[in-house]
Amino acid sequence: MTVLKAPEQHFRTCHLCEAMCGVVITHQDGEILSIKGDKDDSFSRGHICPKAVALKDLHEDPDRLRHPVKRVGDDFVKISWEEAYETIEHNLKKIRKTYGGESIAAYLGNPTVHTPALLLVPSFIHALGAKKTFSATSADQLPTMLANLQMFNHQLLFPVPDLDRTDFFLIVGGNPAASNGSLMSAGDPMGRIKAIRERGGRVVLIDPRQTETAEKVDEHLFIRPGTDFFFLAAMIQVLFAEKLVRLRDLSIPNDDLDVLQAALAEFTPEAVSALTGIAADQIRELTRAFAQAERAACYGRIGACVQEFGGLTTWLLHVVNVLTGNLDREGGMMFATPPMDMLKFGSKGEYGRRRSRVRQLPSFGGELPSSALAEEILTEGKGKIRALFTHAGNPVLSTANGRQLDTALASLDFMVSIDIYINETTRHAHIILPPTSALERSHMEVGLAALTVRNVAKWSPALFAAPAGSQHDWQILLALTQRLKDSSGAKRFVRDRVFQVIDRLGLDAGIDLILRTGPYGSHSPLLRPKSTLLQKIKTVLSPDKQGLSLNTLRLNPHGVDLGALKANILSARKQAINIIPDLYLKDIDRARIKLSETPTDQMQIIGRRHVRSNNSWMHNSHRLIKGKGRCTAMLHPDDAVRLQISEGQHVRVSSRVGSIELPAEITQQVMAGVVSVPHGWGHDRKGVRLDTARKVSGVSLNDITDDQFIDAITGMSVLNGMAVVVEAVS
Ligand SMILES: Nc1nc2c(c(=O)[nH]1)N[C@H]1C(S)=C(S)[C@@H](COP(=O)(O)OP(=O)(O)OC[C@H]3O[C@@H](n4cnc5c(=O)[nH]c(N)nc54)[C@H](O)[C@@H]3O)O[C@H]1N2
Ligand SMILES: Nc1nc2c(c(=O)[nH]1)N[C@H]1C(S)=C(S)[C@@H](COP(=O)(O)OP(=O)(O)OC[C@H]3O[C@@H](n4cnc5c(=O)[nH]c(N)nc54)[C@H](O)[C@@H]3O)O[C@H]1N2
Ligand code: SF4
Ligand SMILES: [Mo]
Repeated sequence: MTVLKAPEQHFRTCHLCEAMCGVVITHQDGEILSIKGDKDDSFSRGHICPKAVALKDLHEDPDRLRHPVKRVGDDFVKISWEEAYETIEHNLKKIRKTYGGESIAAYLGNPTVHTPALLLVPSFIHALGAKKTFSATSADQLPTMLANLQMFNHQLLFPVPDLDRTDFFLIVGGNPAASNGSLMSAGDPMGRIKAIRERGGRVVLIDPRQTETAEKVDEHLFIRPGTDFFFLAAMIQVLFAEKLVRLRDLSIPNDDLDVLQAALAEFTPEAVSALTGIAADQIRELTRAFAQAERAACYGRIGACVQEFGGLTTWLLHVVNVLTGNLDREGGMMFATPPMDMLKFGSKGEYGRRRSRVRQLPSFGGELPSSALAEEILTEGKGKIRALFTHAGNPVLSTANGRQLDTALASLDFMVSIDIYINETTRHAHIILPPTSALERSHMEVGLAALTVRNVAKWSPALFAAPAGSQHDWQILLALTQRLKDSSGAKRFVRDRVFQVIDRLGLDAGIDLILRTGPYGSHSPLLRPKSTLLQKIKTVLSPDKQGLSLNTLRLNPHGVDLGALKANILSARKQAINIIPDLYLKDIDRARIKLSETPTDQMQIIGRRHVRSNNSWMHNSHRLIKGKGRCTAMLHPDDAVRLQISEGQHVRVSSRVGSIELPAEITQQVMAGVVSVPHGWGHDRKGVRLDTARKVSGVSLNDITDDQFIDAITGMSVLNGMAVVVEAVS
């Protein structure tokens, strides 16, 4: 007779999206019995979404890789870690020696940010010698980071909405009811948004689709895709014209304000109304109310970022907050003070220091835009990419013109994927290195630390012991770094000290070090010169030091609340605001041309997210994908009539690069002239080992998005607002 242990409770942070919900997992003898919201979590107070249960599905998924594999023909066979590492070392070093670092690339996907292994990514890239790095950033928040860099001189100085204290929340192109919030980690974002309304505040949404969020705000205004710059420019024109500019504690030179006013003078509400689809008097009323609100926050997300004028738009989002005195002020857009000082460990950022080889697209933060990845592989000549490493990324489904990339990946001399699945991208890898399941490792949201709407700290231990012979993400990155690093020597910078500690003492010791040297930890002797590295580390890690450490977090499994966001962070850093960066002033000409053009009647495509899905990789959870098919083309009834399309009928959506066919969903909820399709679907490709996902119908939106249609400033593909042809399939 076996004696069962009593059920136990495990508390952790869900790592699946940016909300950072606390969950309580009840388990018994290695089996998960339930996953619920942790009511005692200091941040999320019990909130979870339907995806939380997928923590179990992902852990138990028979398709999840549990040992390294190598590709033999169309098949994958199990190999040992030693064989995997040796093969990688041999091939990479050979390619590096023959063709140099320009031939080596890395692509970092979204879940990279949701694992503390993130701390080892810079040293890993360094060791690879990869001169071309790409990431999901350039299909996502790059424009916001560029605006941070241009205006506040640091890419990681992200303004986040002070949801708990604001009176007016303006959301431009975000759908927190589905996404649970992005660039604003909020535990329960919709609960916090509801509270704004309950305390008499106002919440307004600007979106071409009447989304799930639209149903929960005071007011939703439809906007024509890709025209947010014009809408925001008109708001700013009104602020100046009606003398509503009120800087409060911020100081901006008068000359700069004059330049800004002149640059945007022609974008009056009347001038932009036809283009944006928003009536002039609505823009005026909204601007007045926003300016007069005691505390207001103007926030934008994917819809504002990943579009033709993403650079200009994210700039003006910041500007609206500055001109109304709501930046870095309570109830406005504020800066977090995370327990890990990301500003110290992460680099300030750069823009345009390098250019891509084929199309001369600008680098940002040392990376090139993903729109350039395929052509850098396919175009012959010196510097052609021959070896690619992917970490937690599925660019075949997530970047523009994914079919072209699909073809390109098949032509690589060598490809390695650090990933848990054999999917549309990793099926091209010669070797796949799978990390442990997230429940088998400790967890801390290192990457999201600077994005929280309150200052918080939480660390979760592993729930299950890692199986014998498995490796964590961080161990894989560490092993590769050690094997591949060039003996010619690498520059040492602050984060390499963290690398040294992790190398000697493990990842959690690295986290401990960063916590102790962070703003709430014991004071850092780390940066003092002279003493040796080990002496410095010993001083910092000595147990008698006061302040936040890993031990504090071990003792507080529901997290530690470090208080509301603090105001005047920029002035404390003695950081002036540059309200008129040259880069943007020059790009306004492109917007002027757009304003003077006669609008076409071509359909425009936009993306969509669903609360039970997460980008491309959670469709293998049978619980999440059950129910009605979600990969549909939403069309307005007027367009359906005009194009002779009926509900459920298959439509073909085409662009320069290709076409997809999927069922039509006719609804008033999408603006006329706009078609909405979710991304991340289409798993029935040869060799994909996602048994459940394969059976769900769906196509990849990025089979039709165009790698050549980019925002001129950022080089990012226009994933929202591209013109397409929609027709019924006979
Ligand atoms: N058209 C269109 N395209 C878009 C978007 C859009 O709105 N519209 N959104 C864009 C955005 S915002 C993003 S962030 C990107 C996402 O783009 P990507 O990051 O390229 O794609 P994901 O679908 O997130 O794929 C994540 C990969 O990580 C693997 N994985 C999951 N967990 C782990 C782990 O713990 N360790 C490791 N090593 N691997 C893991 C999964 O198996 C999968 O292969 O897509 C972008 N693409
Ligand atoms: N359930 C779920 N949660 C997720 C994800 C997921 O895939 N599923 N992905 C995660 C990731 S990686 C991210 S980056 C975040 C994204 O978080 P959000 O940005 O909040 O999520 P989206 O649903 O992409 O919202 C973008 C909105 O912009 C609108 N839009 C499209 N074009 C335009 C435009 O030109 N102007 C304006 N104003 N709006 C426009 C779309 O209709 C859509 O409602 O979500 C994260 N959370
Ligand atoms: S909203 Fe859902 S997926 Fe996101 S952290 Fe919370 S439970 Fe996890
Ligand atoms: Mo994202």
